[in-house]
Amino acid sequence: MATNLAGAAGLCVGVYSARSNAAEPQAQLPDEDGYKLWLRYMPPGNAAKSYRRIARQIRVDGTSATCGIIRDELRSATTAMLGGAVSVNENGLMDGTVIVGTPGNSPLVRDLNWTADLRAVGDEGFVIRSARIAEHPANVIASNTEIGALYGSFHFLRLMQTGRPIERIGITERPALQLRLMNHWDNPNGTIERGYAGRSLWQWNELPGKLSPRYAAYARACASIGINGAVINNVNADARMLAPESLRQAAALADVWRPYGVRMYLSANFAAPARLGRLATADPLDQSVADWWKVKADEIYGLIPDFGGFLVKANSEGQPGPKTYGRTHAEGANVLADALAPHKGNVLWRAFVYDEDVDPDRAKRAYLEFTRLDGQFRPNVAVQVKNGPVDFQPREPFHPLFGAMKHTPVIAEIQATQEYLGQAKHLVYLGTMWKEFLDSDTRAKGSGSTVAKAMAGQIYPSAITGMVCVTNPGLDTNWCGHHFSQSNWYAFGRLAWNPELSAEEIADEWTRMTFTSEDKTVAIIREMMMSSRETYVNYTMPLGLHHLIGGDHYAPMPWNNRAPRADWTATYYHRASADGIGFDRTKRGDRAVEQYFPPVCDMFDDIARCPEQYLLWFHRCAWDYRMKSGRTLWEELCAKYQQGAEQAAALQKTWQSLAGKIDTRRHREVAERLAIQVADSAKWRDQILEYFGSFSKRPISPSVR
Ligand code: GCW
Repeated sequence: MATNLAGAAGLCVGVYSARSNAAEPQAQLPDEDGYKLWLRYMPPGNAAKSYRRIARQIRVDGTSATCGIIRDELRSATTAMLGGAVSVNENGLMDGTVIVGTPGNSPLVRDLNWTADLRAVGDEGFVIRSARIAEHPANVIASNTEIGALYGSFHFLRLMQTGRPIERIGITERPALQLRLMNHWDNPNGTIERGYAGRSLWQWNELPGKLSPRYAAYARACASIGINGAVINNVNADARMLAPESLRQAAALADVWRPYGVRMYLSANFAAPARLGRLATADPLDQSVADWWKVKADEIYGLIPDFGGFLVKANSEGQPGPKTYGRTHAEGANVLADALAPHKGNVLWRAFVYDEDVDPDRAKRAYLEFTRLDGQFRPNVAVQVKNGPVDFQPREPFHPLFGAMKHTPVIAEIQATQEYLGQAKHLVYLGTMWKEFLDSDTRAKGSGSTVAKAMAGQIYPSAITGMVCVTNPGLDTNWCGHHFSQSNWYAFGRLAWNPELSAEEIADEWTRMTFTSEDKTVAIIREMMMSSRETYVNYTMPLGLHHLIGGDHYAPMPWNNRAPRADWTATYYHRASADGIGFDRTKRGDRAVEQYFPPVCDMFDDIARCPEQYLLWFHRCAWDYRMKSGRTLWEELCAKYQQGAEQAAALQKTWQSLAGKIDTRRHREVAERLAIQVADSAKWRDQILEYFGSFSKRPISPSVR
């Protein structure tokens, strides 16, 4: 009965140049506040005509809450985009029906007999294919699960939102990673650590009785990009988050999220058995402690049957942990893992540890602590590793733990909240930064052993795969503070689903959905986004410099030499003196390069081959060191800072040129922040060059204005 109009199941549709064209001209664009994120469902320009023929009716089999969500989303989205009501019909078929279902809930899908294709996409993937059903041309969105069908529906709508063809399609998608999680650093008092978009979304004073509509809106946004879980509280965890009252509140949130496929996770305070349970100790090898975690896990699963697990920051920045009791990180993680195992929960154990007694160089410590524990963790433990070895700097080389753990799952932690990247004031699209990281070749098993492959268990088999994002939404109307910061939430979801996507592709689709479908404007915004991270690096920390900041991690503070710990200062990292600048991590220095596999180690170690973007991360150089450009290091620094400030000014000018192409409100709000960014970039340039000039004793190049 079914004919596959698209041919091969794996055929993927569309590169963005192939889409069907520009929007119909619009006069005065109505103001928008950004609340709708990328789910605005604006009329898709010229493509609308063919879409009207192909999406005339919606048929979603199944009666669950998830099916209701799919039905509502498809109906309201197509109606909004196509400018006329699209009907929903659970029984009928006509030409141009969009059918959504699983073999379990839909006889139509079952009859298609796509068994092999569906087997290949797993639990969360989907097949979208044009087919003829009972002689009617239709598009079928099929999955093994209703959550997969929800993801497929959002994918289908994204094709329409971005003006791609939906005729004769054959798409097969399966997420590359199992865990695609938001990490919120939200505190019980409503503040957010490193949050720049208002207070916490979670209204603890109202939960569990009153449910803000934003909880479902949040889960919907997550589901639209394939995010399947969220840790709701700060890794600097208050033990009371595990108290019965808090768990009931978390359970209420989890109930709202369940139909969207967003699972609840909690950050656990390692000392909770003592702080909350009033035990004499939290020693992981103490039986009463193990029992306490077991009882706690049972209690949690009684309230939240699909609870995902615990995230733990242990023995880091003052947090309690197993080392407090003379135990290892593995022993600590395992006691929680044993409690969660009967319920199929996971422990995500952070590798963001940097005890001073491990090594004088902060960048080396996590690798040293964790590689020696490889193989000692329970199967339901994953080690969660930040993208770089220090701390979310504007540019870091990849963390050497990727590819280094043969027996322990390693999942990646990236940060959307722009703690060190201009917070919600600077326009910085992080898709490019994350791609640089994901595409880094660890050389763990020959060339092509990228970080993305390591994470996906393609270098060493891994029972748990994933990527998590320290994320940015808060109570601000536009969720993320800066309209462009929404793109980082979006890019995280898309990359966690498919790390092979390009940063450019993601920027393009986000822009079309968020701002406009007009090709010329899209191209301009896309270019702004694509260069924005390098611009930020240029005016803040070029050539491998890092941590030139102070307490709030926002403003330049290279002179910062006083903090409770040396590795919280700036001088510890840049080491500027009359002789030169930079941290010698080579084989002749503190040998941090040796934590990388030989070809990478040799490349970073050899000053001639070390990419200049990492130069001062790995090498200490004289001020007159000759760069590839022919300039001295000092001249190059001057040139980079000047270039960054000029690029920021150009960004502002480009945005000004888009007045009238974007609604006035959002245009103005972005423009206001760009003005701050331009002023800040000049301040960074001037203060850093003045400060380093006091060591180099060389004049600031005349090109610097
Ligand atoms: O980047 C640093 C932040 C801390 C944060 C810590 C971490 C939650 O400055 O605010 O604490 O990292 O990742 O644990």
